[in-house]
Amino acid sequence: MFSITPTARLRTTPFLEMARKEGLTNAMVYNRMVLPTFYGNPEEEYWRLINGVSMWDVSVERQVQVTGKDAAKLAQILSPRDLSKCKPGQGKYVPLCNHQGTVINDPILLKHDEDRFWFSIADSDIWSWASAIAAERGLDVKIEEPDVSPLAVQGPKAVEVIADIFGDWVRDLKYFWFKELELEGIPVALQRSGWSKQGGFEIYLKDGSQGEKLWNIVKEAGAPYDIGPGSPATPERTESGLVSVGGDTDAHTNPFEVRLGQYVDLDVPDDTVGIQALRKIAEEGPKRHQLGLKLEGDQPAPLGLAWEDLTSDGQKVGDMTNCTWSYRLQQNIGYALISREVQAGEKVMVQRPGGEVRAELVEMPFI
Ligand code: THG
Repeated sequence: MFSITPTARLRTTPFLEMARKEGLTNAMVYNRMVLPTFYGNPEEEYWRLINGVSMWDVSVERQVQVTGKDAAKLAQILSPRDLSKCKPGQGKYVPLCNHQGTVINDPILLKHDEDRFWFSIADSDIWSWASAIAAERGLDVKIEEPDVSPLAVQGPKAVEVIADIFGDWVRDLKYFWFKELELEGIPVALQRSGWSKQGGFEIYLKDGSQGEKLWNIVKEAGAPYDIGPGSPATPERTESGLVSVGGDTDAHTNPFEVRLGQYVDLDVPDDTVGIQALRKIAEEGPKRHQLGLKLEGDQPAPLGLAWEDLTSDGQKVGDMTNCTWSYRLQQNIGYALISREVQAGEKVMVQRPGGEVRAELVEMPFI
């Protein structure tokens, strides 16, 4: 048993008491908040996501809300993805880059209206970043972090649970589109989204005092489908090829190197942060690329705290940025951020703390 002392530096979540009652055993810190992770049986929690339905307290995905006359302008200045066709009620995955073209975050952008956007952020401070850029550019916007906490419902049966709660219309909701609603008096936004490739939704709770009530509604609606608690699952996201910005990227990683180039539009306006650098990188060609790694050996051996060197003929050619046991492939798999001279099909050595291990480079996703 552990307990967390809430302070302004390490915020708890509206669902944390409920997570604790479910038997929470592990948690992480993300965006200066508690991210509940495991509930005593990571493998069972993984299979529930693959075969059934799982509910995750992902309040750590904070919203940076931009409102005001210049909100749409600021959103495009921050995003090297063309937003000109984005409609109210639509979300888009938008990697954010700094002036050097380095990826600094990869939010889902939710467009409520021309003058109101949410950046649903990964783990870095985008409130300060957006505020500074807005001020330097003299824009008429207000930037806040509203009381919003997402609860993810993920897995092949998630749609049944969400349809039972909200109605059959949710079956037609397109990926990343969302609707603001009231659910038994609880203000929420419902979006088809979530950090897995098993399908699902996120319910953004807009009143932190009603976390217990929302948790119980989802838990009860999910009971016939054997719902249980879980969290963003490293084995699943790795098998599925999802990128973890800040995990698989470092201070020098651009979007083209980690398969995020498809979310960059080089013809966005010239005042978009980082676009000059991105155009230059695209023209010269990125130096590294991201490939999958299949490691030899049949014992789970996840990555520790640091990236591990990849070598070929004794020379460093890249880094292994992630490594996890794949329950479906029954082997250790990971991501390589590696010189473009090295291709899928080739073999490299991973310099692991316990000695070097052979690995094959493969295209992603693994599954
Ligand atoms: N939910 C919400 N906010 C988030 C995350 C989330 N903020 C940041 C964090 N996750 C990381 N960002 C994401 C979110 C979604 C996806 C990837 C990273 C994703 N990608 C699909 C893919 O790569 O196949 C589809 C992308 C596309 O083609 O548009 O789903 O989980 N609220």
